[in-house]
Amino acid sequence: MTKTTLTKIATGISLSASLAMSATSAFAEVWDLPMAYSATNFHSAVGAEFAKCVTEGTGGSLEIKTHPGGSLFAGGEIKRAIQTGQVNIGERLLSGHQNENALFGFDSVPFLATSFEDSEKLWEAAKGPLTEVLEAQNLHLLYSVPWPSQGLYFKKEVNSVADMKGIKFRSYNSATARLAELAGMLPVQIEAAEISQAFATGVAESMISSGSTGYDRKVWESLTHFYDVQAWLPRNYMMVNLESWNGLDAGTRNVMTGCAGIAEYAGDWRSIEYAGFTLAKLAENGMTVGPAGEQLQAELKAFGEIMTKEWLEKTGDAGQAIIDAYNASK
Ligand code: PCA
Repeated sequence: MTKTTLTKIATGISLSASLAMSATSAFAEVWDLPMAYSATNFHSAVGAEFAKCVTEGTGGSLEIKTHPGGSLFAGGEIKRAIQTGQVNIGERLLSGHQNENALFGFDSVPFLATSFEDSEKLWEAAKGPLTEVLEAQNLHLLYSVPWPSQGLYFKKEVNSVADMKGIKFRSYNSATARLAELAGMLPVQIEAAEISQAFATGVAESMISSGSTGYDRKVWESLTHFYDVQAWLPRNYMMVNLESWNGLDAGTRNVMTGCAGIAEYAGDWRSIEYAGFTLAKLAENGMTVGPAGEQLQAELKAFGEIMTKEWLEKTGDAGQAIIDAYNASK
C-alpha cells in the first residue's frame, strides 16, 4: 500500500468519523471480537489497534472489544461463530479450515511463496477468489496479515526425514498434518493457545510454525532446535458476519474499511519486525536456531512438490488460476 493510499484512508476515516458520530452516537453498540492467539502476539496487537481505530473512528457508536488467546471462542470455533452470528466479527487462521474448502489452504502450499514479498504477491492473486468464497459463507473479509515463515521445531538434532520418523507432531491445519504424514511423523492438531502444555506433557514433541509462536509460547522450556526451513507464510484474516456488515450505515463501514487498510499495512510491518526479533529470542533462550541441512531441505522440497500437486487436484481451475496470477506477478 502506498503512502498516498494511506493518506486517503486516513482522510476517509476522519470524514466518516464525524459523519458517523453525528448520525449514530445515540445508538452505541458493542461488538465482541474473538481471536485465537495470545494478547502479546503481533496479530492480536494489530487486532486491538484495529478495534480502537473503529471505536474512536465511529465516535464510540460502534465499540469493538477484543478477546485474545481463545478466551471467547477457541481458534477452531471462531469462523463458525462469526458465520452464524454468535459474534459479529472475529479473526482466524483460515487455512485451519482447508478441509472445508481447499482454497483456504492457498497460503500453506509448501515452498510456493517463502518470503514476505512473495507472500504479498500470492495474497494479491488470491484475495479476489477468497473474498468470493467467504461471501458465499456469509462472511465479509476486512484484512489479512501473514505470519512469519514456517520452520521446524524439535527436541533433538534432525538432519534428514529419517530422523523424524515416529515423532509426535503438533499440526494446525491439514497441510501441516499432511507434511507430518509424508515424513512418517504422528500428527495431532492442537491450537497455539494449548501448545506449551502439549509440549510439556509430551502429547507433542515437534511442530512447524513461526519463531513468533515459539516465542509467544516459550517453547524453549520443552524444545531445543528450530530449523528455519521457510516452508510458507500462512495468514490470519479479520472477518465480519456479512449480514452484520450490511446492517451498518455507510459511515461506519467506511471507518471499518479504512481501519482495516491501516491494520493490514501495520500488520505486515509488525510481522517482518517480529520475525527477526523472535528468532533471536529463541536463540537467547538456549535453542539452536539456524537453517536446515542440505539433505533435510531437499527432502522437504520433494514433499512440497507432492503437496502442490495434491492441492491443485483438490482446487482445480480455481487453484491453478491463483498460482498463474501469482507467477505472472513475480
Ligand atoms: N503460528 C500459528 C499459525 C502459524 C504460526 O506461525 C500456529 O502455530 O498456530
